[in-house]
Amino acid sequence: MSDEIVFYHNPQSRAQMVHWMLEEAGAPYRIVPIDFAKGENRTPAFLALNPMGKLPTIEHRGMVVTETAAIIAYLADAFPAAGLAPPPGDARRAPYYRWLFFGAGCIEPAMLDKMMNRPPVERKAAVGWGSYEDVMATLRQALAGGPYLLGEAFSAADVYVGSELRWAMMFGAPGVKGEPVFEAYVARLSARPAARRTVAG
Ligand SMILES: N[C@@H](CCC(=O)N[C@@H](CS)C(=O)NCC(=O)O)C(=O)O
Repeated sequence: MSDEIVFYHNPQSRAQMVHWMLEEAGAPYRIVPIDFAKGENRTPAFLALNPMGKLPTIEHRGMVVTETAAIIAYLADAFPAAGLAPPPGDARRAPYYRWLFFGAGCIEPAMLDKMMNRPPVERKAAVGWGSYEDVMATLRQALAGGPYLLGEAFSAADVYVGSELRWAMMFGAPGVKGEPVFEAYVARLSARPAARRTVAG
């Protein structure tokens, strides 16, 4: 079976996070461009892969993976030579999982709240991400030791969380743009050769 990844891509989407990850992993991949305006993510063939009709979506070794965080974590494991995930049993697996899941479960919805000018959540205790302010304060603390989320070791968690922060900066998210810890982190990540080979650079 071919080891090539089929990568359904549109650079104006979260798929750009996966593009950067594919480059970091040194994975063999083939891009299938998806034009949202033409409805190419809503064709029966695409919906058979991902009934959500969303990018990113990949196919690898006969399996489909969707969800940005899952794809990034999957690629780190599928291409271990790149050293982007601490192996099971390594203590750094704890912060690795912690920040990957925090990215999907807390950063993403908190940022969307801000982007869409939603009113602050009414019952912070019942909402998984609490509040935008708490999410950003937590992240600032996580990065204060730096240079990466796992300390000295760059990992796939930085690809995901760093991409989210970069995205937040692009829309001028308060507490992100101009915040020295986040600015330095995103600049450090954007300077990586793999990031520069993609639109994340
Ligand atoms: N939960 C998904 C969200 C993916 C998502 O919303 N992708 C958007 C682009 S950034 C999309 O494909 N939208 C097209 C549509 O829904 O029609 C993830 O984290 O990967």
